[in-house]
Amino acid sequence: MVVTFSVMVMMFLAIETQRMNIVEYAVSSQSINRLRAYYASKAGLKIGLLRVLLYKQALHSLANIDKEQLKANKQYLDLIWQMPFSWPPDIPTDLSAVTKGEINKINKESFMQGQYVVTIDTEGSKIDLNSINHPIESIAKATREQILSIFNNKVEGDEAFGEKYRNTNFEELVFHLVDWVDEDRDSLNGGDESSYYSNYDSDFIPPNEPFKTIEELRLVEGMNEELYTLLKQKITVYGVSGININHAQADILKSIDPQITDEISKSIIEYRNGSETPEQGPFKDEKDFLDYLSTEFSINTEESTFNTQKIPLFFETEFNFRIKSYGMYSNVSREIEVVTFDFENLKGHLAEAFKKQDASSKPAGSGPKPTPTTTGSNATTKPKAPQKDEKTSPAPTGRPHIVYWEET
Ligand SMILES: [Ca+2]
Repeated sequence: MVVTFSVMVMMFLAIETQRMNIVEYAVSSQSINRLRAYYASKAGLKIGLLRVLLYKQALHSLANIDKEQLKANKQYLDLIWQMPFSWPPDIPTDLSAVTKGEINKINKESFMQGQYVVTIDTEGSKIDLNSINHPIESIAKATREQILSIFNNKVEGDEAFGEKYRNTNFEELVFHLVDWVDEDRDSLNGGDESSYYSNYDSDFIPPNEPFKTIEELRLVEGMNEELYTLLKQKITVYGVSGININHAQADILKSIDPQITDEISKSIIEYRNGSETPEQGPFKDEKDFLDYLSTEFSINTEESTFNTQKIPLFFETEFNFRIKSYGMYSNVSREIEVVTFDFENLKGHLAEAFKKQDASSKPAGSGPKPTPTTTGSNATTKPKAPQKDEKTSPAPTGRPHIVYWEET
């Protein structure tokens, strides 16, 4: 009896210890898996950053050689960042056995146990939220109109959404966004700005500073989850104060001018991404874009009717990127998302936009007043100066500036 009892006790102890071991093993292997997934996504991110850097270097060296060639080859250069990349690489079935073997060998030698997928997007193709209070008035106005048109297009295009929000005054919401950013404390909707935030601490007023993150939008008066979800895909706080025609989404293209319909915006995207005919491909400049609109769709592109909000249209290369890297190991996945920002490039763009505003705000009569010698010397030195700058500007090196980093 005693022997049987002791054996039973020992059996019980053995089973309990084993169970505890299994639980602990599962917990620790799960955290190892998480770590592996994290480092896989970090590896992907580093590849993404490297691609952004390579892209900038390629642009820089081509721009110094030949501007025309740069434009002609832009779509190939864009592939440096555009192509989604994953590890281990997807092997196409029609590859030769030798190439397949070679890829498998590299894969084995990489010591990489996890997998990752990296995608890179441009931020310039989105609406720059903080431009709603831009010092250049036309940009501020255009941005407000753009955000308003996102809501209005949704009301018209989506029946369920339209039903719910038909009577909502979205202009009021846009004014609340402006109040959030502008310096004064008087609301554009009337009254004191803080009176709309009475649910918060008694002395809460909107920060009166630019939005630092997209998430901040949720706090704005009148905003709800549905509207926030609608907006957040289309706006950015890391923008370029304008629209890049060669990368912008359909809704954003539509917000440039009411003459651009759903179909036209689709055709624009097909045309700029296409390569069936030699003319297709990215638009070279504003003239190229306007010519396309007027010949294909007989849109009136005169300055007085088209893009009356005077939204700056960009056709150049992209310089701000959002890199998303998903790392996977076993059943665990981790994600890192970063935004890179090119301050140097943006500075140049803003300087140009301010110059344009100055030029348009000057009365026409004040132009010819300076003596011909000074204007003459200006005219000869001005075009030279930027060229010199570009020639001497050093090639971009090092990790791109990261202004946003999120791990999930
Ligand atoms: Ca304010």
